[in-house]
Amino acid sequence: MFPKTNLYRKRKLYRTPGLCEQQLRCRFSSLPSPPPPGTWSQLHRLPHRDLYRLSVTDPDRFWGSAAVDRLRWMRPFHQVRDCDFSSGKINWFVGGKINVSVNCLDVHAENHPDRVALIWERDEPGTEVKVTYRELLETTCRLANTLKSHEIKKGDRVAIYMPVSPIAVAAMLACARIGAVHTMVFAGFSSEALAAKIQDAQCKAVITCNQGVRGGRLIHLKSTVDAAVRSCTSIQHIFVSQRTEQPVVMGELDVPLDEMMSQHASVCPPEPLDSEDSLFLLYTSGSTGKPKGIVHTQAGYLLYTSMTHQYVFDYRDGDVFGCVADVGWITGHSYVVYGPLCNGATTVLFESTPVYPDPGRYWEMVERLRINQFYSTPTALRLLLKYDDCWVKKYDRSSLRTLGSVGEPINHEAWHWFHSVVGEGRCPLVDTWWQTETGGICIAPHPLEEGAPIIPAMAMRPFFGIQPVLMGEKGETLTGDSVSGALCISQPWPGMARSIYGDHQRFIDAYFKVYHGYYFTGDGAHRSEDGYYQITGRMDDVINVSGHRLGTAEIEDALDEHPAVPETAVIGIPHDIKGEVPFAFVVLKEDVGDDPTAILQHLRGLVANKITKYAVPEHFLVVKRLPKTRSGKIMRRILRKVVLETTNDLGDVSTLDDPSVVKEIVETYDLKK
Ligand code: 6R9
Repeated sequence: MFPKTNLYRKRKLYRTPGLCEQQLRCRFSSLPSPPPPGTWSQLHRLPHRDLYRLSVTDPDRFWGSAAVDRLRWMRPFHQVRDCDFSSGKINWFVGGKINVSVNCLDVHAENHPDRVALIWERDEPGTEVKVTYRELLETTCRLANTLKSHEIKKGDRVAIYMPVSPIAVAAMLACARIGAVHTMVFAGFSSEALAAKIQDAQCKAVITCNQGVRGGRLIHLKSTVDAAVRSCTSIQHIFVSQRTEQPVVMGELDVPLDEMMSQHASVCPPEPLDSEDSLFLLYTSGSTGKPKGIVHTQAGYLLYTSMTHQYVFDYRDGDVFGCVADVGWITGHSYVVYGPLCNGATTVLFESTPVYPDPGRYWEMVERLRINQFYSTPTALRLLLKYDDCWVKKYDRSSLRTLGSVGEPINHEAWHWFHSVVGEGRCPLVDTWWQTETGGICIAPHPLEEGAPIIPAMAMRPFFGIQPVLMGEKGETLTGDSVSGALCISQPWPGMARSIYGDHQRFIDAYFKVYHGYYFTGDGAHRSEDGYYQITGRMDDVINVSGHRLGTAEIEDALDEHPAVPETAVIGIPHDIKGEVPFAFVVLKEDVGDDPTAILQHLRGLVANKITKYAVPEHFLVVKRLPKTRSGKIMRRILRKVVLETTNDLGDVSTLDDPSVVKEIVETYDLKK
């Protein structure tokens, strides 16, 4: 099915491009001898260090055998991979036909139909709803048949604007069943942000709910969709499910989803899809104002998310997996839905907030649902550790086996609190680094060598198949340990993004051109003296507010819409709980008077309406001018130094057009403080 490799080839292993012996040592302390050939069912018993080595020296054999044994195919693939980073060509499992929903549902509904697939932890504690694999398969098929009866077919894009719920998961899987491409939009995004995504993807339909419920409050989703769709000519149907009793006025495009589903059959034949057909688009922020529709495809994504789910979290058959992310983000896609369901897990859908109705919510839920793995974010942990530990300790957490963190660098205080207070010091805590573009976890302490330690607050080790490379300022590969540089990955892996929707050239330019032939992550990293990786943060104009990625340019675009605002510059500054918050420097037109209060209020509203509430700058500073290079580029680096009060160390300012602007801004800032 895929080319058989012989042992002779494996002798070349240390000469794999982008991987020197030293880098191999970064992962494991000594280089073992080559593993024997075999299928995945034999290979997976090898020690993790041998598996890693195999994954980077003979990716065809590693991923090929895993794909054959772990996934159900409708037609076998004939080539494991066909990739070339310099032209942005990434193909895995070429020639194979597969259906992701079959792997996430039918396989398990055949083997254990009554196993719980989803535990919907609804906003009110103690009102959880359990959905078995058989039920989820039936619901998905009814939804798929409803979509089909409205002429939605393979390749059509469908926006999903829904809170965390079984119907949202069924909507994703129903698209996957018929080959439609879903694009989830986080249900906190404004109507304008939703419209921009629908327009870019030219979606044919939206699936939504009448309302959402979160932290005891109602969110009016349907009216946001109505406002968005007014400017979206591509939309032919709006499918509306009822999360609450509140009736909605149904318009011309509206379809009552629950009612339609009950009229459709609970069986729907799965569409055989090419390994490289698109599975979903997910919009994320980059360093320009225009969000990017990251494209993920079928087989490689599914294999990668299911393997990382199993190995990083030490998932075992029958475990209850608790990832509290919203399904609207990549973490929700990969570790609430696709990875766990492909592994036949019971996965928790968390609809509420960490502090509703009180700061014990997570731990009360852990006790009640007997959760085995708990995956959260540094921002939630920083919020919770401010409360008394009794909120944690009064609940039984003995079911917990692995703890995980994602979304931004985790600080030591949060790491230690999570590890010792929540995990009682007995659960491994994995800091997992990855991105929307990487599809799944790329650097994490697990899987580890037997008995190897986890270093606090460090992502540490590349996952199978991941070859991290650090680049220096001149674009040179940094070898050796105790070095810091731009984090790149030298070889393709099955879960990585395939394109930016409608703009493949942008995909190539953003990820493969900066360091020619390498995938550039946009993050910086440090390789420690032991060869482990520590992520140091973004190197571009992307900021991370409560684990949500935002382009400063997006916020600037929204602010610049105000007629009295000729230009703005937004930077991220550190914040105790949220990690970072936006700080906006605003230039106003001369004739607007002395009191900018009303304008600033208007600016806050603009950002909330155009993007979302958490993008609203926490601080504003009205300035006369912005620091710019002679070619007109705003030097945000200098603005950051003003706020962090490190202007005595401005770095290279030789390109600054008018150096006096720095003093001017410092004075304005000092006056405001
Ligand atoms: C999964 C996700 C990706 C960016 C990424 C990086 C930051 C994520 C991190 C982390 C340090 C970690 N990031 N995990 N930084 N340590 N464990 O968050 O995807 O929303 O695309 O954000 O988040 O800066 O580049 P996404």
